[in-house]
Amino acid sequence: MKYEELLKQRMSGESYRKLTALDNGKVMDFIGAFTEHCDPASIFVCTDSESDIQYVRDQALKLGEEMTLKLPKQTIHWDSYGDQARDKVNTRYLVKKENFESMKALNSVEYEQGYAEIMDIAKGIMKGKPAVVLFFSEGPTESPFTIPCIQFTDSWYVAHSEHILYRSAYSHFLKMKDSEKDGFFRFIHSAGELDENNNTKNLGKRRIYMDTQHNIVYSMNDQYAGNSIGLKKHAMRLAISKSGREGWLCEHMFVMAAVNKEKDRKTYFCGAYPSACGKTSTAMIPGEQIVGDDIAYFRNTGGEFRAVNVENGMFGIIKDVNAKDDPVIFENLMKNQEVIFSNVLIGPDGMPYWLGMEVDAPKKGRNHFGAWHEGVKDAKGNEVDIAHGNARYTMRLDYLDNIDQKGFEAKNGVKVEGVLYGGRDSDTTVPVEESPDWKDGILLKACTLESETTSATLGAEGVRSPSPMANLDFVSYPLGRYTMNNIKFGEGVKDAPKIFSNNYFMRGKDGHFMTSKLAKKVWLHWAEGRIHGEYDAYDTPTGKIPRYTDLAPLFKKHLNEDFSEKDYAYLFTFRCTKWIEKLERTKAFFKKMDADTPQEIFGYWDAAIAKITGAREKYGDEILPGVYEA
Ligand code: SPV
Ligand code: MN
Repeated sequence: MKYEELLKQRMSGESYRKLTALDNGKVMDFIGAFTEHCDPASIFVCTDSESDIQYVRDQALKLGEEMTLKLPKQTIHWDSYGDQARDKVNTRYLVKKENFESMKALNSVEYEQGYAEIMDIAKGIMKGKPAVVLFFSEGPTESPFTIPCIQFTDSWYVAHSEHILYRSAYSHFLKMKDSEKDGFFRFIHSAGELDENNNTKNLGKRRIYMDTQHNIVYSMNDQYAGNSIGLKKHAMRLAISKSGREGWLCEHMFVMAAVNKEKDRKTYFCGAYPSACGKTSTAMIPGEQIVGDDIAYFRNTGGEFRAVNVENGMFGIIKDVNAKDDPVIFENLMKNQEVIFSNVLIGPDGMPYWLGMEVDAPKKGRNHFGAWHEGVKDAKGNEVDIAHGNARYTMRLDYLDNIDQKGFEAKNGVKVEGVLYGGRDSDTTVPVEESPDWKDGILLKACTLESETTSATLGAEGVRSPSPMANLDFVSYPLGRYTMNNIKFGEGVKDAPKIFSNNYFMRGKDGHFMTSKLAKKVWLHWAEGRIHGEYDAYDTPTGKIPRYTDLAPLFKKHLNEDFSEKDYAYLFTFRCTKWIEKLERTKAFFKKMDADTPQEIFGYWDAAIAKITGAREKYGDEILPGVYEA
């Protein structure tokens, strides 16, 4: 074997034995090639054993990438001040010349040029540092959904995070048949040279280059988990390409169960929402059960539409998590159990503090800026908040009491009956609407998703940004083809889930939100009832909406609120011009993103516009619920 001597030299006998026990030449080649190229001082091979996983935790502390908090099982980690979110500009696909034209809109770099650049940056980047090799699975291990992955990194924070967020899969690798031995995703990561705070120094050379053909991602000079962790958004992009080739789906979705106690039934939903549109809060609605909060795989299993949560934990936004709004998560963040806090403040009392925590916070401490005190300004003269707005917590999902443990562990996933696409606008999309069928749902609900930036002035109209399937940052092949694959997948199962749209952000004439934060529970339970054939609905030009007589009792039952008929009429009015404008924006966006989007898709939207135009002529621009006839 080409790298035998080199690997023996950099590894303990024990680590070398663990690696060779896999009897996998592809694994040896991957580890060997990057050991030679990145030049780490040593390499630890991590199996699924508790002692190996403990070693990873200990190293993160020993090397100063994490610190313990007052509750000793909790740790804190900081990323560089300029490495606090995903770097969209420097995250690119490596694309061969012949495919470059079709991938231009997706931030690509020409293959040879990009490969040379990233390999140049990676050369010797681990010099003097101890590195670690880890084995994980996307989805449950040893299941039809499993994608085995290897992470090679010099960040023990990354390694530690992945042990919380994913299922360890060394034993899965041990059991791989010869024919499966090349079928794993490869992630090579280095935090690069570190400064005195153990933060990446060369942020100007931060690059995340993805090769979806060879299932490898190179991530250099970064620490923020969204940039560094191979298993999360990098694997997601590889999986989207792979699923497109193979005929399944990888979606930016939660998986949850709506629980109907009266009827003694559990109904699984998946949901995609652009950021700040209610994804986590929907997955965590009190009284329901969570299976996953971020990424789902869908497969057709014997004609059934089945889903798994790809992950084992949550990398959640901590801003605004407090005892009142997010009691389940907040309680867990206050317990002495394994949680990594990132980019929050550690106070003089050794406790973590963040934005929107709603407690008396200290006036000084240490955070992502370094030594912090109230009023301190950064180099640009901006006042530094107590924590970053994108500060996070990393925590196992099974700490939550509302987990659906059986669904979470199911090797064959759960059968999905409803899919939710939730956007954010103040004046167009009704709170909940059902699609006539799967294809309508993809083209009218998923493709038209938008989020709206909110202005500080109440009622001012925000800017709408398109967010098809809430997945645009991760779609790794042309958008039109991805859309067609979504349609085909749902049409290929026996009974495709019903698709619903959500919008929790409709505002009244005075600019205020029209419903309380928990109204989403009512929309969900209306959808749950529809799936089981329980409510009648009114037609609209784009789908089916609830009747007042069904919603009012649901508001009473779930929230003990009186829902007025006046609010209902306002919320569920069909606004023709607004919808035509929305469809025109969608068309323009798809044209811009993928010139090869199939004509049939544009034809569908043109027909929808014609239908709405006809309705406007007949009923006027604003159509009250119950007036329109299909
Ligand atoms: C998201 O931004 O969609 C996340 C966090 O889930 S990150 O890991 O940064 O992608
Ligand atoms: Mn996400």
